[in-house]
Amino acid sequence: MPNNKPRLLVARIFPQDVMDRAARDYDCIVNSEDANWSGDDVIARAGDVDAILTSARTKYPAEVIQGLPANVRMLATFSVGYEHIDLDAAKARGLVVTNTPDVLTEAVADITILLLLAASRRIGRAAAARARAMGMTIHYHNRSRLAPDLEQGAVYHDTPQSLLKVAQFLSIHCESTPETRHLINEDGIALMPEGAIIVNTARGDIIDDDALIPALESGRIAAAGLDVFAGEPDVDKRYFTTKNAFILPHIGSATVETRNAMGFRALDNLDAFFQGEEPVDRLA
Ligand code: 8YV
Repeated sequence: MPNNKPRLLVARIFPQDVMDRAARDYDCIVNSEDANWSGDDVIARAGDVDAILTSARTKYPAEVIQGLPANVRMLATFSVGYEHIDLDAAKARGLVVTNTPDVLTEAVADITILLLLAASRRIGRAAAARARAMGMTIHYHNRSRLAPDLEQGAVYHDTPQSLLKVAQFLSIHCESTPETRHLINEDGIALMPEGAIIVNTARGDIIDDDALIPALESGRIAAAGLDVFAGEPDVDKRYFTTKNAFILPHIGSATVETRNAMGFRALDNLDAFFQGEEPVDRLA
């Protein structure tokens, strides 16, 4: 790194190893109270920084991106998801944006299976549910079909509707976009087999809570395992009393190793940018 360290606004407290590396290589202004900063809070503190390391908790719609002082050249988010950042606005302003893909995939997959098993315990015998979970036939929908070596025998459905019709267990793994918002709504649930189970470790707003909660209450959907919620950190309080909803506080990536890897990946992207290279996870 050059002697004159770039100035970095660290908008949350990240794991200690990540904070230490950031402090070694950057001149950091840290949200030392780990407060939930709004976009305006970030703008108010960004007058003197070259880049921002943020979590997904702070939202960056167009007005926040446009409100960032001209000295801010890069925004690195400590998350794979980037629905909290208006990428078009970032591109228009020339703000480089990166995320942290890949490094949390295994941890989130573990939580997905945990939710699948936990939610399944409420149907039939737990042992039978576990056995079925482990011997599942995999069906999937994706915008494009995967190559055979990635598909590994899974059955491809070219529409979400076609997949929903056969999904005894549905696990959601897509991004939150205008197209996927409320993908699992009343019509979608109506297509699913009676007594299906839904697991969501992706983003809460892909499910329409006003459709899922009544379906859980009636037993039309036997159980749900949810790590993510629309409007986080606020959670639809009905989930707290819905007996067949097994809920977690968005801990999909919450292992020390994974969170370190996410932070290091965000710092790798920042380092690349300030060394005049292309950050590998560049989104805008
Ligand atoms: C993160 C996530 O823990 O990376 C993501 O997109 O949803 C989570 O795993 C969270 O966003 C922390 O910023």
